[in-house]
Amino acid sequence: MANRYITTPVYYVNARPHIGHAYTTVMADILARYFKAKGEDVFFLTGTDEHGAKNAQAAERVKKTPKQYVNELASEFRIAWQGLNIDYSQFIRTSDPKHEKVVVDFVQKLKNAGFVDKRRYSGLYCIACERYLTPKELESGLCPDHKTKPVLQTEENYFFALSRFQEKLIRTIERDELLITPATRRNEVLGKLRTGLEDVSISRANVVWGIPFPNDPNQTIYVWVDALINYYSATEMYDSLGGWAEHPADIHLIGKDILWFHAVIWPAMLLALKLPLPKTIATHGFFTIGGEKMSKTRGNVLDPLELVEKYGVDTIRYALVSAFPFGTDGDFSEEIIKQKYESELANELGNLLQRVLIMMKKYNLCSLAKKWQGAKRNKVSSRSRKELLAVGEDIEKYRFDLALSAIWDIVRQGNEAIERAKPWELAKNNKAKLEDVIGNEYERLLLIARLIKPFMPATSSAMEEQLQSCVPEPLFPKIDG
Ligand code: ME8
Repeated sequence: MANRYITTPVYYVNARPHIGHAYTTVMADILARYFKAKGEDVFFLTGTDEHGAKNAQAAERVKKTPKQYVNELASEFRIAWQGLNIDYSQFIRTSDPKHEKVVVDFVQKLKNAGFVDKRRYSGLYCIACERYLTPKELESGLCPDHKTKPVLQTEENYFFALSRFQEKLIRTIERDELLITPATRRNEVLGKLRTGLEDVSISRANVVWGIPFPNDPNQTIYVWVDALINYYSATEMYDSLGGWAEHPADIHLIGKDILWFHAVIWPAMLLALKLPLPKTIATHGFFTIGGEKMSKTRGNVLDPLELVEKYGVDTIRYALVSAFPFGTDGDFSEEIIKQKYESELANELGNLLQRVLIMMKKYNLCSLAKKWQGAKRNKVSSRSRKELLAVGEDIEKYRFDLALSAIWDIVRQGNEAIERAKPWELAKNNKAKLEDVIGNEYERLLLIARLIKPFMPATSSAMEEQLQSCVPEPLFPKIDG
Protein backbone atom coordinates (compact mmCIF):
# COMPACT_ATOMS: atom_id res chain seq x y z
CA MET A 1 0.00 0.00 0.00
CA ALA A 2 1.36 3.39 -0.98
CA ASN A 3 2.59 5.48 1.91
CA ARG A 4 3.15 8.66 -0.09
CA TYR A 5 0.52 10.01 -2.43
CA ILE A 6 1.62 12.83 -4.77
CA THR A 7 -0.54 14.55 -7.38
CA THR A 8 -0.31 17.05 -10.23
CA PRO A 9 -3.37 18.97 -11.42
CA VAL A 10 -5.50 17.23 -14.02
CA TYR A 11 -4.79 19.40 -17.05
CA TYR A 12 -7.39 20.76 -19.44
CA VAL A 13 -7.26 19.15 -22.84
CA ASN A 14 -8.29 22.31 -24.68
CA ALA A 15 -4.79 22.41 -26.20
CA ARG A 16 -1.68 20.27 -26.40
CA PRO A 17 0.57 20.10 -23.35
CA HIS A 18 2.99 23.00 -23.11
CA ILE A 19 6.09 23.67 -21.11
CA GLY A 20 4.05 25.01 -18.14
CA HIS A 21 2.36 21.63 -17.71
CA ALA A 22 5.74 19.97 -18.13
CA TYR A 23 7.17 22.12 -15.32
CA THR A 24 4.68 20.87 -12.71
CA THR A 25 4.77 17.29 -13.91
CA VAL A 26 8.57 17.05 -13.95
CA MET A 27 8.74 18.40 -10.39
CA ALA A 28 6.16 15.86 -9.23
CA ASP A 29 8.20 13.15 -10.94
CA ILE A 30 11.36 14.32 -9.17
CA LEU A 31 9.60 14.12 -5.81
CA ALA A 32 8.18 10.69 -6.61
CA ARG A 33 11.54 9.30 -7.76
CA TYR A 34 13.30 10.79 -4.76
CA PHE A 35 10.92 9.24 -2.21
CA LYS A 36 11.03 5.92 -4.07
CA ALA A 37 14.82 5.92 -3.92
CA LYS A 38 14.46 6.46 -0.19
CA GLY A 39 12.54 3.21 -0.04
CA GLU A 40 9.03 4.62 0.19
CA ASP A 41 6.04 3.23 -1.61
CA VAL A 42 4.95 6.20 -3.71
CA PHE A 43 1.76 6.71 -5.68
CA PHE A 44 2.11 9.46 -8.25
CA LEU A 45 -1.10 10.57 -9.94
CA THR A 46 -1.46 12.77 -13.00
CA GLY A 47 -4.16 13.04 -15.64
CA THR A 48 -6.54 15.16 -17.65
CA ASP A 49 -9.56 17.35 -16.91
CA GLU A 50 -11.88 16.65 -19.80
CA HIS A 51 -15.34 18.12 -19.20
CA GLY A 52 -16.69 21.65 -19.28
CA ALA A 53 -17.23 24.52 -21.69
CA LYS A 54 -13.55 25.18 -22.33
CA ASN A 55 -12.86 21.66 -23.61
CA ALA A 56 -16.21 21.51 -25.48
CA GLN A 57 -15.40 24.75 -27.29
CA ALA A 58 -11.98 23.44 -28.28
CA ALA A 59 -13.64 20.32 -29.75
CA GLU A 60 -16.10 22.47 -31.65
CA ARG A 61 -13.32 24.56 -33.15
CA VAL A 62 -11.84 21.47 -34.79
CA LYS A 63 -15.28 20.06 -35.63
CA LYS A 64 -14.96 16.96 -33.51
CA THR A 65 -17.26 15.49 -30.92
CA PRO A 66 -16.06 16.26 -27.39
CA LYS A 67 -15.45 12.57 -26.71
CA GLN A 68 -13.38 12.03 -29.85
CA TYR A 69 -11.46 15.23 -29.22
CA VAL A 70 -10.65 14.58 -25.55
CA ASN A 71 -9.48 11.06 -26.37
CA GLU A 72 -6.98 12.43 -28.85
CA LEU A 73 -5.74 15.16 -26.57
CA ALA A 74 -5.44 12.89 -23.53
CA SER A 75 -3.12 10.74 -25.65
CA GLU A 76 -1.02 13.78 -26.44
CA PHE A 77 -0.49 14.33 -22.73
CA ARG A 78 0.47 10.71 -22.24
CA ILE A 79 2.94 10.91 -25.11
CA ALA A 80 4.46 14.10 -23.75
CA TRP A 81 4.95 12.53 -20.31
CA GLN A 82 6.55 9.51 -21.89
CA GLY A 83 8.93 11.81 -23.76
CA LEU A 84 9.81 13.56 -20.50
CA ASN A 85 10.41 10.25 -18.73
CA ILE A 86 7.57 10.78 -16.26
CA ASP A 87 7.10 7.66 -14.20
CA TYR A 88 3.54 8.20 -12.97
CA SER A 89 1.61 5.43 -11.22
CA GLN A 90 -1.72 6.18 -12.89
CA PHE A 91 -3.06 8.61 -15.46
CA ILE A 92 -6.62 9.54 -14.48
CA ARG A 93 -9.13 10.93 -16.97
CA THR A 94 -12.21 12.71 -15.69
CA SER A 95 -14.26 11.23 -18.54
CA ASP A 96 -13.59 7.75 -17.13
CA PRO A 97 -17.01 6.36 -16.11
CA LYS A 98 -15.51 5.08 -12.84
CA HIS A 99 -14.47 8.62 -11.90
CA GLU A 100 -17.82 10.00 -13.08
CA LYS A 101 -19.66 7.63 -10.77
CA VAL A 102 -17.56 8.64 -7.76
CA VAL A 103 -18.23 12.32 -8.55
CA VAL A 104 -21.99 11.77 -8.61
CA ASP A 105 -21.82 9.91 -5.29
CA PHE A 106 -19.67 12.64 -3.78
CA VAL A 107 -22.07 15.40 -4.83
CA GLN A 108 -25.04 13.36 -3.66
CA LYS A 109 -23.38 13.05 -0.26
CA LEU A 110 -22.84 16.83 -0.13
CA LYS A 111 -26.57 17.22 -0.81
CA ASN A 112 -27.53 14.64 1.82
CA ALA A 113 -25.35 16.37 4.37
CA GLY A 114 -27.30 19.58 3.79
CA PHE A 115 -24.63 21.67 2.09
CA VAL A 116 -26.32 22.09 -1.32
CA ASP A 117 -29.33 24.15 -2.38
CA LYS A 118 -30.71 25.65 -5.58
CA ARG A 119 -30.55 29.40 -6.22
CA ARG A 120 -30.90 31.85 -9.04
CA TYR A 121 -27.57 33.43 -9.86
CA SER A 122 -26.29 36.08 -12.17
CA GLY A 123 -22.59 36.60 -12.67
CA LEU A 124 -19.71 37.17 -15.07
CA TYR A 125 -18.23 33.90 -16.24
CA CYS A 126 -14.76 33.49 -17.77
CA ILE A 127 -14.67 30.33 -19.85
CA ALA A 128 -10.86 30.24 -19.98
CA CYS A 129 -10.78 30.22 -16.15
CA GLU A 130 -13.95 28.10 -15.93
CA ARG A 131 -15.25 30.26 -13.08
CA TYR A 132 -17.29 33.30 -12.18
CA LEU A 133 -15.28 36.45 -11.60
CA THR A 134 -16.28 39.04 -9.03
CA PRO A 135 -16.55 42.68 -10.21
CA LYS A 136 -13.56 43.48 -7.95
CA GLU A 137 -11.36 41.04 -9.85
CA LEU A 138 -11.94 42.60 -13.27
CA GLU A 139 -9.36 44.89 -14.84
CA SER A 140 -10.99 47.37 -17.23
CA GLY A 141 -13.88 44.95 -17.51
CA LEU A 142 -11.61 42.07 -18.56
CA CYS A 143 -10.42 38.85 -16.91
CA PRO A 144 -7.03 39.76 -15.37
CA ASP A 145 -5.46 36.45 -16.46
CA HIS A 146 -6.87 36.00 -19.94
CA LYS A 147 -7.61 39.61 -20.97
CA THR A 148 -10.96 38.49 -22.33
CA LYS A 149 -14.42 39.80 -21.56
CA PRO A 150 -16.37 37.47 -19.27
CA VAL A 151 -19.93 36.60 -20.28
CA LEU A 152 -22.94 37.51 -18.19
CA GLN A 153 -24.73 34.34 -17.14
CA THR A 154 -28.01 34.17 -15.32
CA GLU A 155 -29.07 30.70 -14.35
CA GLU A 156 -30.58 28.60 -11.67
CA ASN A 157 -27.73 26.59 -10.16
CA TYR A 158 -26.98 24.37 -7.24
CA PHE A 159 -24.85 26.07 -4.63
CA PHE A 160 -22.38 24.65 -2.15
CA ALA A 161 -22.39 26.31 1.28
CA LEU A 162 -18.71 27.27 1.17
CA SER A 163 -19.22 30.22 3.56
CA ARG A 164 -19.94 27.84 6.43
CA PHE A 165 -16.31 26.70 6.39
CA GLN A 166 -14.60 30.06 6.72
CA GLU A 167 -13.62 29.79 10.39
CA LYS A 168 -12.64 26.16 10.23
CA LEU A 169 -10.46 26.73 7.16
CA ILE A 170 -8.72 29.71 8.73
CA ARG A 171 -7.91 27.67 11.84
CA THR A 172 -6.73 24.66 9.89
CA ILE A 173 -4.44 26.70 7.67
CA GLU A 174 -3.12 28.80 10.55
CA ARG A 175 -2.12 25.64 12.38
CA ASP A 176 -0.53 24.23 9.23
CA GLU A 177 -2.76 21.16 9.50
CA LEU A 178 -3.32 21.98 5.87
CA LEU A 179 0.14 23.15 4.95
CA ILE A 180 0.25 25.68 2.14
CA THR A 181 3.76 26.29 0.95
CA PRO A 182 5.56 28.66 0.34
CA ALA A 183 4.47 30.82 3.29
CA THR A 184 3.71 33.83 1.06
CA ARG A 185 0.97 31.80 -0.62
CA ARG A 186 -0.35 30.61 2.72
CA ASN A 187 -0.62 34.20 3.92
CA GLU A 188 -2.30 35.23 0.69
CA VAL A 189 -4.98 32.58 1.16
CA LEU A 190 -5.45 33.46 4.85
CA GLY A 191 -5.77 37.16 3.99
CA LYS A 192 -8.44 36.49 1.39
CA LEU A 193 -10.25 34.01 3.63
CA ARG A 194 -10.47 36.60 6.42
CA THR A 195 -12.23 39.08 4.12
CA GLY A 196 -15.13 36.63 3.82
CA LEU A 197 -16.22 33.60 1.89
CA GLU A 198 -19.16 33.32 -0.48
CA ASP A 199 -21.07 30.20 -1.41
CA VAL A 200 -20.20 28.80 -4.84
CA SER A 201 -22.25 27.47 -7.67
CA ILE A 202 -21.47 23.81 -8.33
CA SER A 203 -23.64 23.12 -11.38
CA ARG A 204 -24.21 24.53 -14.84
CA ALA A 205 -27.53 24.78 -16.66
CA ASN A 206 -26.13 25.26 -20.16
CA VAL A 207 -23.04 23.10 -20.27
CA VAL A 208 -23.93 19.78 -21.83
CA TRP A 209 -20.41 18.30 -21.81
CA GLY A 210 -20.26 17.31 -18.17
CA ILE A 211 -21.47 14.84 -15.58
CA PRO A 212 -25.26 15.08 -15.04
CA PHE A 213 -26.17 16.50 -11.64
CA PRO A 214 -27.71 13.86 -9.35
CA ASN A 215 -31.50 13.80 -9.80
CA ASP A 216 -31.50 16.80 -12.12
CA PRO A 217 -30.62 15.94 -15.73
CA ASN A 218 -31.00 19.59 -16.76
CA GLN A 219 -27.80 20.52 -14.99
CA THR A 220 -24.24 19.23 -15.13
CA ILE A 221 -21.73 19.22 -12.30
CA TYR A 222 -19.39 22.22 -12.39
CA VAL A 223 -16.14 21.17 -14.07
CA TRP A 224 -13.98 22.29 -11.14
CA VAL A 225 -15.93 20.15 -8.67
CA ASP A 226 -15.62 17.22 -11.08
CA ALA A 227 -11.87 17.86 -11.46
CA LEU A 228 -10.99 18.31 -7.79
CA ILE A 229 -12.69 15.05 -6.90
CA ASN A 230 -10.17 13.21 -9.13
CA TYR A 231 -7.76 13.11 -6.19
CA TYR A 232 -10.39 11.28 -4.18
CA SER A 233 -11.78 9.06 -6.94
CA ALA A 234 -8.26 7.75 -7.61
CA THR A 235 -8.29 6.32 -4.11
CA GLU A 236 -11.48 4.44 -4.98
CA MET A 237 -10.25 3.35 -8.40
CA TYR A 238 -6.72 2.11 -7.81
CA ASP A 239 -6.01 -0.67 -5.36
CA SER A 240 -2.49 0.35 -4.44
CA LEU A 241 -3.88 3.53 -2.88
CA GLY A 242 -5.61 3.08 0.44
CA GLY A 243 -8.97 4.84 0.78
CA TRP A 244 -8.88 8.63 1.14
CA ALA A 245 -10.25 8.38 4.68
CA GLU A 246 -7.18 6.44 5.80
CA HIS A 247 -4.67 8.11 3.56
CA PRO A 248 -5.46 11.46 1.93
CA ALA A 249 -3.03 13.02 -0.55
CA ASP A 250 0.32 14.00 0.91
CA ILE A 251 1.25 16.56 -1.72
CA HIS A 252 -0.92 18.40 -4.21
CA LEU A 253 1.63 20.06 -6.46
CA ILE A 254 0.03 22.95 -8.35
CA GLY A 255 0.65 26.31 -10.02
CA LYS A 256 -0.34 29.52 -8.25
CA ASP A 257 -3.26 30.08 -10.66
CA ILE A 258 -5.32 27.33 -9.06
CA LEU A 259 -4.41 27.79 -5.41
CA TRP A 260 -7.83 29.02 -4.25
CA PHE A 261 -9.55 25.94 -5.61
CA HIS A 262 -7.07 23.66 -3.88
CA ALA A 263 -6.64 25.54 -0.62
CA VAL A 264 -10.25 26.56 -0.02
CA ILE A 265 -12.92 24.94 -2.18
CA TRP A 266 -11.46 21.41 -2.20
CA PRO A 267 -10.76 21.30 1.57
CA ALA A 268 -14.28 22.65 2.27
CA MET A 269 -15.80 19.88 0.16
CA LEU A 270 -13.82 17.35 2.17
CA LEU A 271 -14.72 18.93 5.51
CA ALA A 272 -18.39 18.80 4.53
CA LEU A 273 -18.11 15.02 4.22
CA LYS A 274 -15.97 14.76 7.36
CA LEU A 275 -13.07 13.51 5.28
CA PRO A 276 -9.44 14.26 6.11
CA LEU A 277 -7.63 17.06 4.28
CA PRO A 278 -4.60 16.76 2.03
CA LYS A 279 -1.40 17.37 3.99
CA THR A 280 0.41 19.84 1.75
CA ILE A 281 -0.41 22.13 -1.12
CA ALA A 282 2.88 23.04 -2.74
CA THR A 283 2.42 25.98 -5.05
CA HIS A 284 4.93 26.97 -7.69
CA GLY A 285 5.21 30.20 -9.65
CA PHE A 286 4.58 30.82 -13.30
CA PHE A 287 7.09 31.30 -16.00
CA THR A 288 7.01 33.68 -18.83
CA ILE A 289 8.66 33.01 -22.16
CA GLY A 290 11.21 35.59 -23.16
CA GLY A 291 9.59 38.04 -20.73
CA GLU A 292 6.06 37.52 -22.03
CA LYS A 293 3.10 35.41 -20.98
CA MET A 294 3.04 32.20 -22.98
CA SER A 295 0.21 32.37 -25.47
CA LYS A 296 -0.81 30.93 -28.80
CA THR A 297 -1.48 34.36 -30.28
CA ARG A 298 2.00 35.55 -29.38
CA GLY A 299 3.36 32.36 -30.90
CA ASN A 300 5.76 31.78 -27.99
CA VAL A 301 4.33 28.50 -26.70
CA LEU A 302 7.23 26.12 -26.15
CA ASP A 303 6.44 22.52 -27.04
CA PRO A 304 8.12 20.18 -24.55
CA LEU A 305 8.51 17.34 -27.04
CA GLU A 306 10.20 19.47 -29.68
CA LEU A 307 12.66 20.63 -27.05
CA VAL A 308 13.28 17.08 -25.86
CA GLU A 309 13.95 16.03 -29.43
CA LYS A 310 16.53 18.77 -29.86
CA TYR A 311 18.28 18.87 -26.48
CA GLY A 312 17.49 15.52 -24.85
CA VAL A 313 15.05 14.74 -22.08
CA ASP A 314 17.37 15.39 -19.15
CA THR A 315 18.43 18.76 -20.48
CA ILE A 316 14.81 19.88 -20.45
CA ARG A 317 14.16 18.41 -17.00
CA TYR A 318 17.29 20.13 -15.71
CA ALA A 319 16.58 23.47 -17.38
CA LEU A 320 12.97 23.60 -16.17
CA VAL A 321 13.69 23.14 -12.50
CA SER A 322 16.96 25.05 -12.32
CA ALA A 323 15.71 28.15 -14.13
CA PHE A 324 14.38 29.89 -10.99
CA PRO A 325 13.27 29.12 -7.41
CA PHE A 326 10.14 27.01 -6.92
CA GLY A 327 7.71 29.58 -5.50
CA THR A 328 8.61 32.56 -7.66
CA ASP A 329 7.82 33.58 -11.21
CA GLY A 330 10.60 33.62 -13.71
CA ASP A 331 11.57 33.60 -17.32
CA PHE A 332 12.22 30.65 -19.58
CA SER A 333 13.29 30.42 -23.18
CA GLU A 334 15.16 28.26 -25.63
CA GLU A 335 18.15 30.55 -25.09
CA ILE A 336 18.22 29.55 -21.40
CA ILE A 337 18.13 25.87 -22.35
CA LYS A 338 20.96 26.31 -24.86
CA GLN A 339 23.10 28.17 -22.42
CA LYS A 340 22.59 25.58 -19.66
CA TYR A 341 23.30 22.79 -22.11
CA GLU A 342 26.63 24.23 -23.13
CA SER A 343 27.90 25.40 -19.77
CA GLU A 344 26.49 23.42 -16.85
CA LEU A 345 25.74 20.20 -18.70
CA ALA A 346 28.37 19.75 -21.42
CA ASN A 347 31.30 21.82 -20.13
CA GLU A 348 30.93 21.04 -16.45
CA LEU A 349 29.24 17.68 -15.86
CA GLY A 350 29.95 16.05 -19.23
CA ASN A 351 33.52 17.23 -19.19
CA LEU A 352 34.23 15.92 -15.69
CA LEU A 353 33.05 12.43 -16.59
CA GLN A 354 34.93 12.38 -19.90
CA ARG A 355 38.24 13.55 -18.56
CA VAL A 356 38.19 11.13 -15.63
CA LEU A 357 37.36 8.15 -17.85
CA ILE A 358 39.88 9.17 -20.50
CA MET A 359 42.61 9.44 -17.86
CA MET A 360 41.62 6.10 -16.37
CA LYS A 361 42.13 4.52 -19.77
CA LYS A 362 45.29 6.40 -20.55
CA TYR A 363 46.97 5.64 -17.23
CA ASN A 364 45.69 2.05 -17.07
CA LEU A 365 43.48 2.58 -14.04
CA CYS A 366 40.31 0.94 -15.40
CA SER A 367 41.11 -2.24 -13.51
CA LEU A 368 40.73 -0.26 -10.27
CA ALA A 369 37.14 0.76 -11.07
CA LYS A 370 35.74 -2.39 -9.45
CA LYS A 371 37.70 -1.81 -6.28
CA TRP A 372 36.66 1.85 -6.07
CA GLN A 373 33.07 0.89 -6.69
CA GLY A 374 33.03 -2.01 -4.27
CA ALA A 375 34.45 0.14 -1.53
CA LYS A 376 31.77 2.74 -2.07
CA ARG A 377 28.99 0.22 -2.32
CA ASN A 378 29.77 -1.03 1.14
CA LYS A 379 30.02 2.28 2.83
CA VAL A 380 29.06 5.69 1.66
CA SER A 381 31.78 8.01 2.83
CA SER A 382 30.74 10.54 5.43
CA ARG A 383 31.12 13.38 2.94
CA SER A 384 28.76 11.64 0.54
CA ARG A 385 26.28 11.03 3.29
CA LYS A 386 26.31 14.70 4.18
CA GLU A 387 25.72 15.73 0.57
CA LEU A 388 22.91 13.20 0.14
CA LEU A 389 21.16 14.49 3.22
CA ALA A 390 21.53 18.14 2.26
CA VAL A 391 20.25 17.61 -1.28
CA GLY A 392 17.43 15.42 0.08
CA GLU A 393 16.36 18.16 2.44
CA ASP A 394 16.25 20.67 -0.41
CA ILE A 395 14.08 18.32 -2.46
CA GLU A 396 11.71 17.70 0.45
CA LYS A 397 11.31 21.45 0.84
CA TYR A 398 10.74 21.96 -2.92
CA ARG A 399 14.04 23.83 -3.30
CA PHE A 400 14.86 22.00 -6.51
CA ASP A 401 16.98 24.82 -7.88
CA LEU A 402 19.10 24.89 -4.72
CA ALA A 403 19.48 21.11 -4.76
CA LEU A 404 20.84 21.31 -8.29
CA SER A 405 23.16 24.18 -7.56
CA ALA A 406 24.55 22.25 -4.57
CA ILE A 407 25.18 19.27 -6.86
CA TRP A 408 26.82 21.51 -9.43
CA ASP A 409 29.15 22.89 -6.77
CA ILE A 410 30.38 19.33 -6.36
CA VAL A 411 30.81 19.02 -10.13
CA ARG A 412 32.84 22.25 -10.25
CA GLN A 413 34.96 21.18 -7.30
CA GLY A 414 35.77 18.05 -9.28
CA ASN A 415 37.02 19.96 -12.30
CA GLU A 416 38.98 22.32 -10.05
CA ALA A 417 40.54 19.45 -8.09
CA ILE A 418 41.81 17.96 -11.35
CA GLU A 419 43.28 21.29 -12.47
CA ARG A 420 45.04 21.62 -9.14
CA ALA A 421 46.36 18.06 -8.85
CA LYS A 422 47.55 17.88 -12.48
CA PRO A 423 47.24 14.09 -12.88
CA TRP A 424 49.16 14.31 -16.18
CA GLU A 425 52.23 15.27 -14.16
CA LEU A 426 51.60 12.76 -11.39
CA ALA A 427 51.49 10.09 -14.12
CA LYS A 428 55.18 10.76 -14.73
CA ASN A 429 56.45 10.47 -11.19
CA ASN A 430 53.83 9.65 -8.55
CA LYS A 431 51.63 6.72 -9.43
CA ALA A 432 50.24 6.33 -5.89
CA LYS A 433 49.09 9.96 -5.75
CA LEU A 434 47.66 9.62 -9.26
CA GLU A 435 45.53 6.66 -8.16
CA ASP A 436 44.41 8.60 -5.14
CA VAL A 437 43.36 11.66 -7.15
CA ILE A 438 41.54 9.72 -9.87
CA GLY A 439 39.97 7.40 -7.27
CA ASN A 440 38.56 10.45 -5.50
CA GLU A 441 37.12 11.79 -8.72
CA TYR A 442 35.67 8.41 -9.52
CA GLU A 443 33.97 8.37 -6.14
CA ARG A 444 32.74 11.91 -6.74
CA LEU A 445 31.20 10.89 -10.06
CA LEU A 446 29.40 7.96 -8.43
CA LEU A 447 28.02 10.36 -5.86
CA ILE A 448 26.94 12.85 -8.53
CA ALA A 449 25.20 10.08 -10.48
CA ARG A 450 23.30 9.20 -7.35
CA LEU A 451 22.42 12.79 -6.51
CA ILE A 452 21.09 13.65 -9.96
CA LYS A 453 19.05 10.44 -10.28
CA PRO A 454 15.61 11.89 -9.47
CA PHE A 455 16.27 14.93 -11.66
CA MET A 456 18.01 13.26 -14.61
CA PRO A 457 17.41 9.52 -14.42
CA ALA A 458 18.74 8.68 -17.89
CA THR A 459 21.94 10.68 -17.43
CA SER A 460 22.45 9.10 -14.04
CA SER A 461 22.20 5.61 -15.54
CA ALA A 462 24.49 6.55 -18.44
CA MET A 463 27.08 7.79 -15.96
CA GLU A 464 26.86 4.63 -13.91
CA GLU A 465 27.26 2.49 -17.02
CA GLN A 466 30.28 4.39 -18.23
CA LEU A 467 31.85 4.25 -14.80
CA GLN A 468 31.39 0.47 -14.91
CA SER A 469 32.57 -0.10 -18.45
CA CYS A 470 35.29 2.56 -18.41
CA VAL A 471 34.24 3.55 -21.93
CA PRO A 472 33.70 7.31 -22.26
CA GLU A 473 30.85 8.57 -24.44
CA PRO A 474 29.82 12.23 -24.46
CA LEU A 475 26.81 12.77 -22.19
CA PHE A 476 25.91 16.01 -23.90
CA PRO A 477 27.26 15.98 -27.45
CA LYS A 478 27.54 19.14 -29.56
CA ILE A 479 24.22 20.20 -31.03
CA ASP A 480 23.96 21.46 -34.59
CA GLY A 481 22.24 24.77 -35.13
O1 ME8 B 1 -6.18 24.65 -14.34
N1 ME8 B 1 4.05 28.31 -15.72
O2 ME8 B 1 -5.72 23.04 -15.91
P1 ME8 B 1 -4.64 23.78 -16.84
C1 ME8 B 1 4.05 27.32 -14.83
N2 ME8 B 1 -7.83 21.68 -15.22
N3 ME8 B 1 3.07 26.40 -14.75
C2 ME8 B 1 2.06 26.48 -15.61
C3 ME8 B 1 2.01 27.49 -16.60
C4 ME8 B 1 3.08 28.44 -16.63
N4 ME8 B 1 3.14 29.42 -17.52
N5 ME8 B 1 0.88 27.30 -17.31
C5 ME8 B 1 0.26 26.21 -16.79
C6 ME8 B 1 -6.39 23.58 -14.87
N6 ME8 B 1 0.96 25.70 -15.77
C7 ME8 B 1 -7.42 22.63 -14.26
C8 ME8 B 1 -6.80 21.97 -13.05
S1 ME8 B 1 -6.90 20.31 -10.96
C9 ME8 B 1 -8.09 19.60 -10.02
C10 ME8 B 1 -7.73 21.06 -12.28
C11 ME8 B 1 0.62 24.49 -14.99
O3 ME8 B 1 -4.47 22.90 -18.01
C12 ME8 B 1 0.42 24.78 -13.52
O4 ME8 B 1 0.54 23.59 -12.80
O5 ME8 B 1 -5.00 25.19 -17.05
C13 ME8 B 1 -1.02 25.21 -13.49
O6 ME8 B 1 -1.56 25.16 -12.18
C14 ME8 B 1 -1.63 24.18 -14.41
O7 ME8 B 1 -0.62 24.00 -15.44
C15 ME8 B 1 -2.97 24.61 -15.02
O8 ME8 B 1 -3.31 23.67 -15.99
